[in-house]
Amino acid sequence: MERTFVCIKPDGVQRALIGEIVKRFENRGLILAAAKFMNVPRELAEKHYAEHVGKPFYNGLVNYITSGPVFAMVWEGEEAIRAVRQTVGATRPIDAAPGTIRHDLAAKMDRNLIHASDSPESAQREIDTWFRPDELVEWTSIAHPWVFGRKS
Ligand code: FUP
Repeated sequence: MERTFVCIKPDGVQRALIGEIVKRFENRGLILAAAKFMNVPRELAEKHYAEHVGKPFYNGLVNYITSGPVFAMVWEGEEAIRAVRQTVGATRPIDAAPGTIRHDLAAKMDRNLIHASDSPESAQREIDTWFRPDELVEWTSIAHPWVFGRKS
């Protein structure tokens, strides 16, 4: 099983889209492993976006994610990183495929609603950045074998 970090950004929270977005991941059979509703300290935002330091949009990114509360989550499942990215859609909502979160609910890249890890390395780094180990919930979903088949 793979884990990935997902964050509904302040526009998603303000537009009351938490439930809609969470439902899309639940519908895919992904399993929630952790979640918290929080304001993002500037230090955390800077750590999260460290790879973008120096880019022209860096300050905007940090200001955006610290502009109001976010809903941070960890989702689990087979190929969870790719599955979540597929459901999220392309960075620019105008390029996002129909049926994706960014296509269906967003209009602009700087208000694209959600962040999701793009590789196993960033997933591990981002989970460690946002969650303490004891915040990850170990549990067995009764739906698991019906979605992913039996564990071999
Ligand atoms: P994504 O993984 O799809 O969220 O996109 P990136 O990690 O490449 O970029 C992170 C955020 O930076 C995006 F949500 C939007 C923003 N961004 C810009 O504002 N301008 C750019 O040219 C690229 C990214």
